[in-house]
Amino acid sequence: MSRVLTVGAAQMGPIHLADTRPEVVERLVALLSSGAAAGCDLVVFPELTLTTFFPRWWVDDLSDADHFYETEMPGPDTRPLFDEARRLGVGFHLGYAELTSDGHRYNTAILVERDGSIVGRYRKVHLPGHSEHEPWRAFQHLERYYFEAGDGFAVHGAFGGVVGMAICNDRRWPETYRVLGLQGCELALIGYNTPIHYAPDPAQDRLQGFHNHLVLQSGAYQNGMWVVGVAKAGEEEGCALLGESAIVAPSGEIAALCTTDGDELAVAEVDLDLCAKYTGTLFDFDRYRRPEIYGRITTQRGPEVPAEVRADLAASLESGTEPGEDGQ
Ligand code: CDT
Repeated sequence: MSRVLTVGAAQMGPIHLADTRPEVVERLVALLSSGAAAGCDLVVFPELTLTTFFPRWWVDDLSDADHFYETEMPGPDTRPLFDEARRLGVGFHLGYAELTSDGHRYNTAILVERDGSIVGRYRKVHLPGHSEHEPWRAFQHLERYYFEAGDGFAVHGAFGGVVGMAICNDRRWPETYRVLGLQGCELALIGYNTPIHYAPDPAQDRLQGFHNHLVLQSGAYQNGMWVVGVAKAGEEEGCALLGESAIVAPSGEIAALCTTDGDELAVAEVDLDLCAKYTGTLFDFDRYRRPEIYGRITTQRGPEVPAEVRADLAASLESGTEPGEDGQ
């Protein structure tokens, strides 16, 4: 079986409150068809693809937001996408808000094979933003109110390779890629909704594009995997969302890039065998990693400056000398 896939990063333009599910699914089907015409095996859609990015608004009662969530997948509105995938023989990755039958809410993504079957489901692990209403912000980022966190990163044998998923903020954390990489992941699929404006530190606004590619490219290179980062982009209900969806090679190079803020497909030939060029040499984990040195990564959450360093520092600040100097 060929290990060269054709993959489409199916960036979406904004989805507004007034847009219905059938209208959105029609746009997805159009992108899927473009993918089929371009020879794609797999088309990757963004995070929370089916709705506007609703965590930007507060509701007093969570159940007032139920209409943003899917209670079944496929459901009546999304079935046309599955049917078209099977008809065209093109698989897809789709992010959406999930409400389970026992009342749990997740920011979820699924991987669907070319026969329309769901081969994997992932629930977002790193939930950014806040859980209380913070009216001082220009808009809210209430993912910690609307969703529970998922419990892990898994990989799936699909499309002739080892495929993993992550969602948006996950891409900023090196642990995401490494936990996938340690399971042999060759292709990581990551949808995102990234507001350009970052209320806690607006100085970062101008860097959103740089930081996006920085993390996608370093994650790919340091773990010898392909990474597909796909945005919901553009001016959505008055909130500017970053575009710049990209398919990144295990070399860290960008193989395909979206250049608009709308519905757009960027396509690349993804040779899964390229991964071994990196995971078999410079990033031969089994040969070079030192897990016995990395204990803090799993035993600690925040930084802990060692007590002796803190004491040293306090003493030096008091005496006006540099830490480590003997005071003479
Ligand atoms: N959707 C998502 O995870 N967005 C975040 C915004 C962080 S600011 C609260 C991101 O990391 O892009």
